Amino acid sequence: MKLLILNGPNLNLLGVREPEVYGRQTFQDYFEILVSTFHNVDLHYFQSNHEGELIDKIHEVGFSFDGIIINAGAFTHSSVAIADAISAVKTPVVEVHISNIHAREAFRHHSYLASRCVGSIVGLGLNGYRLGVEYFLLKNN
Ligand code: CA2
Repeated sequence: MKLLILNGPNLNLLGVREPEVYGRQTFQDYFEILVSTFHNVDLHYFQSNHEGELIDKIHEVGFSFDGIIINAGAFTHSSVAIADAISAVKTPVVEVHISNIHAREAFRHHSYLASRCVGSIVGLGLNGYRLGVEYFLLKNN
């Protein structure tokens, strides 16, 4: 099974800035744990701070991969273009947020992506990504 974890803007700073909100682990370290936990899954990772690059990646894998786990960062709350890209591809997408966006500022409560995704996992820290992988494993077995 082939899965992509797709992270959006500023998520390259995980573990480096604002540890009280986003934790102390870098995503690269966390991704390596995921790869060794799910050795039967072909896990890929891509991060970009650029909306168009995230859309290009969705197009690139969206007809061949079994699932995409996306944390679009702040684009979640602004990007109709990423929402449209999710609708345009065949691969199912799960939305993840590390923090509980519903317990934060009002502008974070709405996700343009949520209605285009099979589901959303929010507020469970980095464990949300792991749960996303588990979902695709259960779905494909
Ligand atoms: O909780 C999440 O996963 C978010 O997608 C994170 C985004 C935020 O804009 C969304 O509302 C919720 C922000 C990502 C910024 O990540 C940082 C990591 C470390 C230091 C600073 C920012």
